[in-house]
Amino acid sequence: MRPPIEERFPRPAVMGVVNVTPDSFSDGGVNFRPEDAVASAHGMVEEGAVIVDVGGESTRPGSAGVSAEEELRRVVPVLEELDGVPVSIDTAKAEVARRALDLGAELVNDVTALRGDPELAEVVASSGAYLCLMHMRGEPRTMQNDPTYEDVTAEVASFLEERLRFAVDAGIPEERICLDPGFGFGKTVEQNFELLGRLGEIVALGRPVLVGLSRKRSLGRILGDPEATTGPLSASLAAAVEAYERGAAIFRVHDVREHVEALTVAAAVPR
Ligand code: 9MG
Repeated sequence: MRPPIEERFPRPAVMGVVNVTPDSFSDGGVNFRPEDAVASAHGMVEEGAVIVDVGGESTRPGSAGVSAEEELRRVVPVLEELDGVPVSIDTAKAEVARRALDLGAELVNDVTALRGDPELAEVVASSGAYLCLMHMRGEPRTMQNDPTYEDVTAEVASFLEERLRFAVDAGIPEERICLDPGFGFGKTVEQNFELLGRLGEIVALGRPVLVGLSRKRSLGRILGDPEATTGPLSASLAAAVEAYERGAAIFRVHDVREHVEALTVAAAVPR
């Protein structure tokens, strides 16, 4: 039996990103060889990550999906070598999640919030794994095509509330679930910053909140490059601390040591 997710990952908890893909958001290719991915994962744990998020399918804007076979071909050799490293599997596919959980993963990070594969909820429910439900408007291939909202924060909150109810009804205990507003997933720069400013409204849903702001393109764009496809470390740290201030619990990041240091300082400030 696993403890509640907030006990397993007390805030601030840092999750290291290990993309086993040729073309992800900002580290495209560096961990595509299994031995590089394994070395990165170990390095991240040494630097203070409490878990590493291993993914074999890019979710950057414009990317097309890959088959379950290809995803498995990418992640299984990595997972097989990560004995002793706490692992989250970044997938929306039941088949991939099942294999990863068999190989020791403890969390399923599903950017589709259980909308991508009708069998995933049962795989998570029966395994006892933790689950991250993320908001995304559309799908990665098309999600940045003029996303519009009346009120982005209210709509993301109501979506996450509905997906949380769905997951609980499917047999996944609420205490094992965290929520993620999905920065950069079908949101403009302005919408991402509005959402960050009002992150407290997502935290108020009562579940630990995971955020992925690290190197996101909105950070590069707010700094003045309208074509930026990534954001710098300095901006990633500022955004992470802002999210922490508003109650975020888990931080999905590429640069583990720097985030651990920044968040340790933020957490030491009495409030
Ligand atoms: C896979 N992936 C890429 N960005 C992400 C984010 O912001 N959150 C989560 N949960 N997963 C992400």
